[in-house]
Amino acid sequence: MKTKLVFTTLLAGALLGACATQPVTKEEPGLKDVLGDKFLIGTALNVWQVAGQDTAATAIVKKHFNAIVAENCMKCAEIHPTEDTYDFKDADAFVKFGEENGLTMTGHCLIWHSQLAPWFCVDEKGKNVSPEVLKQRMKDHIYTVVKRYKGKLKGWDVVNEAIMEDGSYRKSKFYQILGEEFIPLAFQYAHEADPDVELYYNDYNMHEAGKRETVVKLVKDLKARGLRIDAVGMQGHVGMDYPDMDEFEKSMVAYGNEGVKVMITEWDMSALPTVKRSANIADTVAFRKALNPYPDALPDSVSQVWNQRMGAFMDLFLKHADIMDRVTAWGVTDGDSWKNGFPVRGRKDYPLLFDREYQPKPFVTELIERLEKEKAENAAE
Ligand code: 9MR
Repeated sequence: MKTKLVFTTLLAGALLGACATQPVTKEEPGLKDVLGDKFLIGTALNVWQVAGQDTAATAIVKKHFNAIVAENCMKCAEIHPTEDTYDFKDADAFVKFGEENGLTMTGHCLIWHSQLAPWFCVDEKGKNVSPEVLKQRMKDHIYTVVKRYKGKLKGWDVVNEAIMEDGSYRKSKFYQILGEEFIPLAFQYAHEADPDVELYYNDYNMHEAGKRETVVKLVKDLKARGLRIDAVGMQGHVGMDYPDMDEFEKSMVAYGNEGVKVMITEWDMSALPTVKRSANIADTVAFRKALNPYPDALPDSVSQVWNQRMGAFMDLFLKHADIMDRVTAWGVTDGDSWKNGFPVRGRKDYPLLFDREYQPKPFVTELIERLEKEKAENAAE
């Protein structure tokens, strides 16, 4: 009996030893493994994730993504809070995280009317500064920030959200002071600061015909002036009932036709009904429930529609892989998303590729399986 036990133990040991050099289970591929030869697949990161305080999110980033963008810490109000102060702490940590993990990084964003440091466009009395002063401030800001990360980032969102859905220019302070000229100026300064870095125009609702037309015109104009523009970023904050997929595709093709790459830069899809303020607000309880219909979990029926539509968007990106350079989700898991606070504070949304338990959504798992299979079939041919 004793001899038999010793023999069994030895045999098991020998088998284990053999297994140690030949892993028996193959690790499941991540998104970047199946999409890497088509386009970059990225995510926005918040400061807690960069600081390593959310290790489960970090694990997802390492396994699934090959590109990152800073959700907030490179914006003007964060990085340049007063005229004489820059605060690079969080942005430096973001870049260090990207370098340590071999991730392609995008800077977001240089010139944007929102999250703009309050001093930027006004004097001490709160009056708009002159065009010359604003040009100098833009130049100082862009030069300082872009030069600091020279050689580390692949590209910058140079101007964010400057065009309205009807194709007119947003009447931001930049526009009020400098007119349309503020856009070419921003691209010029960014290129002067780092001639090797890619430069992007980034905006939401890019499927709208009016906006499409003006953005196409903008790209033509920048090119005609000999300025650099590498890609147009379509943010891709979509919903269950918008945008029309054909209009979205029309815009992708229209931008691609201008000889620039197309990127989906802030992808997410709210699973909640679009808010209509005209609802019967006399019934407050019912109204609140309508605004936040799934406080516990997303019902299966809704989840199915959501997954089907996200899958359809991904298929559209794959169809145009020749012009797509990157697809980036605006956050890692549902719990991180800005959508939980917008347009209604405190409601629970389900817009991202991973759920609150850090699990991939069904369309993500299906996509990985499908593309893995296609790869294997192609390799066998
Ligand atoms: O996700 C960002 C959120 O944490 C910030 O509070 C918000 C402030 O405006 O900005 C969010 O990110 C925006 C991005 O920078 C530009 N496009 C729209 C995004 C969602 O508002």
